[in-house]
Amino acid sequence: MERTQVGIIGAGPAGLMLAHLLRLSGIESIVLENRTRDEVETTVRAGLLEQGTVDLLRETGVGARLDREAFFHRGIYLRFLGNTHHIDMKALTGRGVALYPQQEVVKDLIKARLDAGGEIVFSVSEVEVRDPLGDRPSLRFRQGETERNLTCDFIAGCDGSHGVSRHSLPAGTLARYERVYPFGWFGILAEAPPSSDELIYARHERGFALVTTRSRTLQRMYFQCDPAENPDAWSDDRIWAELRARLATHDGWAPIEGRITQKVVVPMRSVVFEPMQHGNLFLAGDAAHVVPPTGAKGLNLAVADVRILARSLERFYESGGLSQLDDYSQVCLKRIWKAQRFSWWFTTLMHRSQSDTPFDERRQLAELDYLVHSRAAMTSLAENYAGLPFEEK
Ligand code: FAS
Ligand code: PHB
Repeated sequence: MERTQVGIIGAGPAGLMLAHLLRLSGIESIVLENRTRDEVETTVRAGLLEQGTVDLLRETGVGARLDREAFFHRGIYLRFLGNTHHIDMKALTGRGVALYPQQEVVKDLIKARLDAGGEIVFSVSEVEVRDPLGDRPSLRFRQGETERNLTCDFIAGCDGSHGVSRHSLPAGTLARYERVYPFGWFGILAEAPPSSDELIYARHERGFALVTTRSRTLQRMYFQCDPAENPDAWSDDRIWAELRARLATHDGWAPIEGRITQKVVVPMRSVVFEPMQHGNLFLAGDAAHVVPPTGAKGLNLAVADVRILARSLERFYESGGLSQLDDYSQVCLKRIWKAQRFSWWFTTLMHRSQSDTPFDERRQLAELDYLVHSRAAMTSLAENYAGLPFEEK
């Protein structure tokens, strides 16, 4: 029977950041991932990092490539009724954001772990969480033809919204809070130079649109669509026509077009599972909560969760004190619900619903007008968007 201190399921941002922080505190762990390294390192997901996430990557020695390659933005543009308004978050809060693709964060963390001799077991299958409520929880899994059993002090379920860790718990153990939105996002990658120096969030009567980026030659854009939309039914011309329409301004702004290399439709929902601890099993990241991407909180919340979990485990191994571990769930949920509130608010402010009445449309535009003319309202948006400071415990 193999042994480690912390068994981690999932090599996404949550699992890899946790393994990294634990190693820095001298705590052993093994990461199990059911996909190949190449699959993990090429999955296109988030792109926006809060100030706190950037600071943590730098402080823990995995920020060098980010500092060389990321775009650092002061703020965002809000666009509606053909006009564009800049929200200077740096001026309002002293905090900005960085555009650095999630898969690059994952690559940096995998390299740091393997360079340090840490273990990541890729391409595992049949992962099973055993006895999470007991003193000797374990992970049974298959690596190729070999069955392995790993006894742990603790198990971290960092296996995303469709992983096994949450499903290993008896029915009724978790409270589920959910909001499903009647729209999705149509996301594209396009080979082109950036269309804007900072992100553009557009509210348009045809629906929401977002201009973001991945690099100097690869751009990411999204527009609101039916969640059941078939991306392959859209020609490049039709996509660009839709983006031009929704992003149009009175002074003739248009996105720089290029060859579209990826089309994907992602559903939008807000979900929280409580509590996030069950005996010696701790859920973190998308395994415990999902946010609509409008507020760009997904990856950042995953990092915030494991920052708290790593601290609590460090305190446990230092002093044997369980109190920090027992507080893990409620400490994380304070931040998670604030991020859920902000993501819901920004999503409903910027998207059109078929159920919207003419009153709703006027109210939405009035809120946007208030937002871009009130320093207080802009500051509230900036604080939440750039990331609320980590609460020290
Ligand atoms: P992840 O899902 O990233 O990682 C979980 C890992 O566990 C995966 O590598 C998976 O293969 C592995 N795993 C699953 N089951 C397993 C098992 N049984 N055994 C072993 N391993 C297992 N956020 C944004 O801010 N902006 C975006 O544009 C954006 N786009 C997104 C698009 C999509 C399609 C999705 C699903 C999410 C998107 N997100 C976006 C949110 C995203 O960034 C997540 O919040 C982030 O990946 C969460 O990180 P983790 O919790 O580590 O989960
Ligand atoms: C992205 O770059 O993928 C991105 C950025 C900001 C968002 C959502 C997605 O709000």
